[in-house]
Amino acid sequence: MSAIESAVSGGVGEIVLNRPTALNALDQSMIDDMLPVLREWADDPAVETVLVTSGTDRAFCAGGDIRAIRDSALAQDAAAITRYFSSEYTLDQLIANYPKPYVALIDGAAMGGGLGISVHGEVRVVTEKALIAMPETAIGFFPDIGSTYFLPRLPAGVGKWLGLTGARIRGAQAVQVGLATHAVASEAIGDLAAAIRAGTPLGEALAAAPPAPPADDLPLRSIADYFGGNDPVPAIIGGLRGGDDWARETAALMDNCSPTSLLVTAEMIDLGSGSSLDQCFDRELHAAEQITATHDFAEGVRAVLVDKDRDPHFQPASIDDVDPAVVRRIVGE
Ligand code: QUE
Repeated sequence: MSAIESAVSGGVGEIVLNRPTALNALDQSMIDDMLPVLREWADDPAVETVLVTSGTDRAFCAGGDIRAIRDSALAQDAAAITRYFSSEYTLDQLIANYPKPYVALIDGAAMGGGLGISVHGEVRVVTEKALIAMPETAIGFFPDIGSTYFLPRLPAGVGKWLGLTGARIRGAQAVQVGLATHAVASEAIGDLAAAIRAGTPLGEALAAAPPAPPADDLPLRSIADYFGGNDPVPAIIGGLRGGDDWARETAALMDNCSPTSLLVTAEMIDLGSGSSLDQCFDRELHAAEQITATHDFAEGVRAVLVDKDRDPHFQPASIDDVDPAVVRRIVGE
C-alpha cells in the first residue's frame, strides 16, 4: 500500500500524506508515487488546483527518510543515495515551477523534506499547530530541499538562524518571515480543506477561514544582529555566548550540531544567495552525496533517530578543528 493517496474531484487534485508511523517522513516510494501524479495533473484540464494534506494530526511531514539513507550510506550504496536525493529535489523543483496553484495545509510539523513539498508551492497555509524547521545540522547533514535558495532570501539573518540552529518556528511566525502565506485556526483546517475540495475559489475559501491565534513575534532584531552580517560561524557563536538569555540559548542549540555541518551550511547559504534555484539544487545534490558518506551523518542520525540518545559524538567535535578542505569538498566549489 502506498503512503500517499491521490484523488481528483471538482477541479481539485488532492494528495494525502499517509505514513503516520513515521510522521509522514518522505520515503523513496512516496516520492516515486507523487512525481507521476503531479506531472499528470500539471497537464490535466480536470485539475485546476492541487491540494496537499496530511492524513494524520501528528504531523504534516517530519522530513526525509533519513534512516534509510543512513542504511544506504553504511552499506556504501551510493546509487541509492543519489536516486533518493535526485528524485526528491526533482519533486521539489516540479512544485516550485508548478503551472497551477499548489496548496499545502500544514497543521503539524513540517521539517526538512516536509518543507520541500510545501514551501515551494504558491499557497502555504499554516495553523498554530504547525512547527516549521530545518533541523539537519543536528544530524550531520545540512539544510537542503532548495532551502539554500530560499533561506538567504528571508529577512535579515533569519535564514542563517533557521539553518544553523535548527530553530523551530510556529505557524504565525512562518507567515511573519514569508515561509508561509496564510495562518488559519487549526480547528478550521478541516472546513478549509472541504471548501477547497468543493470547488470554492481559493481566495474566497482562505478569506472565510478564521485566523490562527497570534504567536509571539520572532526576535528579528537579535536574529539580524547575530546572523544578519557576514560573520564566520565561530564569530557568530562567540557573539551569542556573550549575549542575553536568548543569545546563550541559541548558542546552546548550535552546541548540539555537527561542527562540519555548521560550516557547510553557512557556506551553502552564502553561495545560494547569488545562485538560481536550479543551481542551488545542483549544489545541494553534490553536497548531499558527499556529506552522507561522512562519520558525522551516520553518527548524527544514530543519536537522533536510531538510538535516540541525543548524544552524538561528532568528529571533529570543535568547530576550530574542522579542515576547510573537507568543507570545500562537500560544498564542491
Ligand atoms: C533532523 C532531520 C530529521 C529529523 C530530525 C532531525 C529528518 C527526519 C526526521 C524524522 C522524524 C520522525 C520520524 C522519521 C524521521 O527527523 O529529516 O521517520 O518518524 O525525517 O533533527 O533532518
